Amino acid sequence: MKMTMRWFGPGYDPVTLDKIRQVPGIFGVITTLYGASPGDEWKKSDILQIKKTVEDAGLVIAGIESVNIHDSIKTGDKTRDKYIENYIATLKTLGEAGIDLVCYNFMPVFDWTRTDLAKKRADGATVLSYDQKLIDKIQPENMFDVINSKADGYVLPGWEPERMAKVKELFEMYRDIDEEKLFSNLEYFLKAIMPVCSKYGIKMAIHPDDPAWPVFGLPRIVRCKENLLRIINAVNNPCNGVTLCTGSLGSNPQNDIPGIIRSLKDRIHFAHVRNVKHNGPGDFEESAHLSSDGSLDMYSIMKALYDTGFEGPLRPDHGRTIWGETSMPGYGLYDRALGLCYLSGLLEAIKKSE
Ligand SMILES: [Mn+2]
Repeated sequence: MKMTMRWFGPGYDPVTLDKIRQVPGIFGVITTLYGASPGDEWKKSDILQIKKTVEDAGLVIAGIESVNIHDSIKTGDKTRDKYIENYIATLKTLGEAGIDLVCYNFMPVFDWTRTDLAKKRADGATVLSYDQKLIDKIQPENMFDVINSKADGYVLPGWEPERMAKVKELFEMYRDIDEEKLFSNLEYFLKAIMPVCSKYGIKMAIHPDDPAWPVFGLPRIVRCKENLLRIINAVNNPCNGVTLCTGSLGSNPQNDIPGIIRSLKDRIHFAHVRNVKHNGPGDFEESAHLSSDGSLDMYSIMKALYDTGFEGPLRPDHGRTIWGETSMPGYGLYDRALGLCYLSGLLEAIKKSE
């Protein structure tokens, strides 16, 4: 497994590559063109520039998170083929630049959703949290303001203001989209991009929905083992794979993460490994990575990844905000570095006890 950290790029991420380089065991970063809007074709010069910036800092780009999917593709409207052409062109340029992993999600309207970005815990750390009871009281068109007001001025991934200004229009676009239609639009998209993925060896890794249940009545189709198996079997190409995000899948206590890992096997192309603490039905917070601090068994998760031969990039996911750091919520350096070292320690112990 290759240890990585997410980095949002120059001008967006207050954590610098120099600091990431000093995290013991780091292999590379997962990055993106943060200024690109869903549907844009990425320019070759921009991709080569960010690649050079990362390599000049002594790191490599281990994958892209994310190349976002335009809503026309998710809803399957009549302009989708144009946006799929753009996506294919972006994949070709990434492939030519030697980048072979792309994470994406297929969530309607809202990306990951939380009700608090700075819930205070007993030790003074703050964390992202979610409580369905609070969501049930929020009108969807106000959701962006709820998130944005707590973001400390940072633009959050998946919550771009330009897109969120059109929330009502977006809801209108999805009015007739149920789970089956969303799934068939995903299948159409995957079938269209597989030739370019196969040509360049680009592994597509769909990210689970977060939280792993429908929100605001919108369909969500990437939330359990059955969904994930359906996706990889619908387009049975090794390039069509999954981002195993333990925190997103783990938001639902019904999901047996080690079992999911063992059933997906070599179709896991990327792993986000973090813990969550369940406080009650539909109510969870993002804990420290240690098993003892949350509800997931991190040893069993790392063991399942090891046993199934996972060799791809893995990153600690959201961390707590600690030690007075100011950062994008969930993406401070300190707690993610602690998480990465802990996961590396688990892996070393697993390997040596074989
Ligand atoms: Mn994730």
